[in-house]
Amino acid sequence: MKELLGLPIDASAHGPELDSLTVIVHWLMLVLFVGWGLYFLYTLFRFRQSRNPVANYHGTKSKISTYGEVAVAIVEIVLIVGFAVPLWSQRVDDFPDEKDATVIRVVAEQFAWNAHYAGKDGIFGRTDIKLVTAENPLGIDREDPDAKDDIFTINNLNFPVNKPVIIYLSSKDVIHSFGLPLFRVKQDAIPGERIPLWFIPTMTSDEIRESMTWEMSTSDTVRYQNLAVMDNYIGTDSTVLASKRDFLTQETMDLLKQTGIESIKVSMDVPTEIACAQLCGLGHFRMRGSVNSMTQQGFDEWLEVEASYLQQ
Ligand SMILES: [Cu+2]
Repeated sequence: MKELLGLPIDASAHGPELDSLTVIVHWLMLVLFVGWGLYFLYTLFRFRQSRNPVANYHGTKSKISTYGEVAVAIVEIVLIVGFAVPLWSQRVDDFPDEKDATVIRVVAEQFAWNAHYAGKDGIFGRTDIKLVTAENPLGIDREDPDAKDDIFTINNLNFPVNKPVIIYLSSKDVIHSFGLPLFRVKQDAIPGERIPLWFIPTMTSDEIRESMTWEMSTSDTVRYQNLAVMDNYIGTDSTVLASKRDFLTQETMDLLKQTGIESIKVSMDVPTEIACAQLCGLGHFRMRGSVNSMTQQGFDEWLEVEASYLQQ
């Protein structure tokens, strides 16, 4: 069933439980669809006009459909109380300690995702709506000592794997929805509200990219700009035709084909995205950002680089 649903790769710790709940719900729906469908056909046949020429005003005495409904209700209660509520409670009640987590403020706007990191001191500096400009989309008050080392990114979210990520989500304008499909996260961003959410990423973007890799025929047309070559391809005269992580272009494809290479390994260059899951305006389609899930070391290095920009 899971294969049938076409669920994307799971890169979060709570994902497998969520996926199995999705699978169970779909099994229930399949049984209901087939069961009630057959029952409907049966009643059409059983109560056909030739067998029942005169209307019966007392109805059927059989209790079968009642039993069926009670059974369905019991299964649904078990699903809600036994599976859905415990899962939900983990998400909203069992928040990890901020000390052990990567804490990020995410502020949605038409049509971008702004991410705010506390920097070295671990304290978010003051922000003020009056300070919001195109260069300072979060309105960070650099006069505030706590804000001096704060880092922000636009349409780019970075976090390390294997420890909790806590996100405080809000919106500047309309309702958006913060969706990280591979991390099984989706939460509405609502103006005037600061909504916390958390998850534990378990795969780095590199690992996800590797696991998504597929074979592509060099006779195919390159229709997407965000494909990456996933192997090194060397020509007969040992010139490099394409290196791993190069963007795949039509020129590269043609070159590879001419050299006699029939198929190549490709993957998504940015396999993980933030997607706005709420129709939030005309530019909704472009409200997406890249997600870099990294090793702790990679994340620390990234923070160093970002911090060095602040010095300038
Ligand atoms: Cu949006």
